[in-house]
Amino acid sequence: MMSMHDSADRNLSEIERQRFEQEGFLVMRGLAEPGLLARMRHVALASLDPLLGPAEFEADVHYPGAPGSRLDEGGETPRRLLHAITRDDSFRSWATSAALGRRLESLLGGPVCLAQSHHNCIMTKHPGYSSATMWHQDIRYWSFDRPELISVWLALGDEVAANGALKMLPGSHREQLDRGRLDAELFLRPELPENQDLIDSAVMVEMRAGDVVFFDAQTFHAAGMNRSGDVKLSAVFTYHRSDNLPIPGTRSANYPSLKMA
Ligand SMILES: O=C(O)CCC(=O)C(=O)O
Repeated sequence: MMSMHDSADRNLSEIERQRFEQEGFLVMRGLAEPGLLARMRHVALASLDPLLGPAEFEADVHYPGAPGSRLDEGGETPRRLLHAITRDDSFRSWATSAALGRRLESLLGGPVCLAQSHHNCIMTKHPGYSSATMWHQDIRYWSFDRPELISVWLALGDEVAANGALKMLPGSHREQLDRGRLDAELFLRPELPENQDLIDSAVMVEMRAGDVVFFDAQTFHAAGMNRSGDVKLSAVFTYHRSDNLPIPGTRSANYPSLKMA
């Protein structure tokens, strides 16, 4: 039987690589050792009360279900704790680990770096005041030579429909959509008949603590509100090949990318 440690070190199989290429995402189970996972979860929880910034608030994003402003009830609910890798070495060592680097290298086809300027956060989805995130591609506000980036979403606790697990549209990273199928902020317009088949193809990514979903920055994804009684915590990082550079002067170039171990 495969132990948690074997799983955390395991390379990608060719079948997994092909599945990622076809579907635009790939779930791998048990990619964080229990001790490291417990440490990340502890640090995340200890950063919520009192809230340790920098953070993004639900009220900042105006997504469906979010409080209207920071002054409204629930307005101080954080959505993301920013700068995860500088919060504790557990995040940095996991996110820049050689084992993760090898998997990303086989998906991106060359040496990779962690982009500090994007994600690099702990998503905190709270009961009561969390928002739903509509269908979008992460690449929409990012600026690199090529759109070939991968985000890595590590579940720090269980992620299921009831607490707002991620949903993916398989194969959507290859779609060339007319601009009219997206709204002003580049979310898919759910009311358009031409978007129905795509949206109906959604799959939910349910995960246990320590599971990871790798997803292409062009894959459309979404998530619901947290209707459970507990906060959902996930650490999220983004990677690019070391020869795929952020465009100087853009937000993507705010901080230098980090080499893997
Ligand atoms: O609401 C969520 O958990 C999804 C967040 C997400 O996809 C994003 O911020 O890019």
